[in-house]
Amino acid sequence: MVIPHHRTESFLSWLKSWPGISYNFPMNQNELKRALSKLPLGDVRYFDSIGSTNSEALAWATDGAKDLSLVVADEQTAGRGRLDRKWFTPKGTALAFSLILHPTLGEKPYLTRVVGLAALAVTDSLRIHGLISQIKWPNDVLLNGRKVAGILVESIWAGEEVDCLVIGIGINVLKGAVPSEELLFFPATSLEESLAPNVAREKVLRDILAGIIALRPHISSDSFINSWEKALAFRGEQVQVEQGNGSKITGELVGLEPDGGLRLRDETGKTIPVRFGDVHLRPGK
Ligand code: BT5
Repeated sequence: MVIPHHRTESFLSWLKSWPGISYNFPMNQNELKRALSKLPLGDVRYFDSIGSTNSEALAWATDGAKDLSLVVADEQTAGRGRLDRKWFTPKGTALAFSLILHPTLGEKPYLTRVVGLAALAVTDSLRIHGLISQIKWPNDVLLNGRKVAGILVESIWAGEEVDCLVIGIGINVLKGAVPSEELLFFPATSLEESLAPNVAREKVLRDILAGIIALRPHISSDSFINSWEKALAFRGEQVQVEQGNGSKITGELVGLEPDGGLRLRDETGKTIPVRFGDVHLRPGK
């Protein structure tokens, strides 16, 4: 079938609205431009396919990218998680983007909170779409107890100081984005499993970016930490934090430290601050 150019978008929306039809279209660049047009972004680079949007953003930041410049890709072939783990972004199914931040002097003491800024912006944006999600500290967003998004914040240093941060966010929008279970440490899901099938990636992206921009001036406040704490998964539950090399810390998840670290309470009532690791519910609890 030949589709007249001006009708392509409405044809795609119509096709996507059919239940049971599998579709896999690249991101619509006109739609993307329109969705982002009202945001005070720096420059935007879009790729149909890329290794990693974070790698591109780090290189661009080193090369003088403006504050709030954005890299968006339809597919990543070498998407990264923490500790060089893989992040899967199959074509036409997910959101993968990286936002460059040049922190102001006032923001510099609070850079360890930036992962919370990104995670809160994701949970806030999903609420706009009627979805209640939670943050699995430090960098995962869960929907119905399954991972729907991952965040990777990386920094560029100038001597002793962070000069620039890259916030990388990956979201499984359509079912096709969810990797098979043997590739995962933690169960995963997509927005499509909780929303109508016709989820517009461009609008989800816009809402998350708008959320980051709106929350940024509040990053130093106590209310920021309170909102982040309220969004945490497993609050009040017994958890285990795996820190690599088989080392595990266990305790009740009570909240956050002022720097965004996790605060646990052990069986003797002592507070334990945790600065890195993977949180799981404690087996048998
Ligand atoms: C993360 O790491 O969750 C951070 C993911 C950040 C991805 C974004 S996409 C845009 C930007 N460009 C990049 O190259 N990266 C960022 P971590 O907590 O280490 O979790 C990684 C683990 O999540 C993997 O080892 C898998 O088990 C699992 N995983 C990989 N792809 C997934 C997916 N699409 N959905 C759910 N889980 C996934």
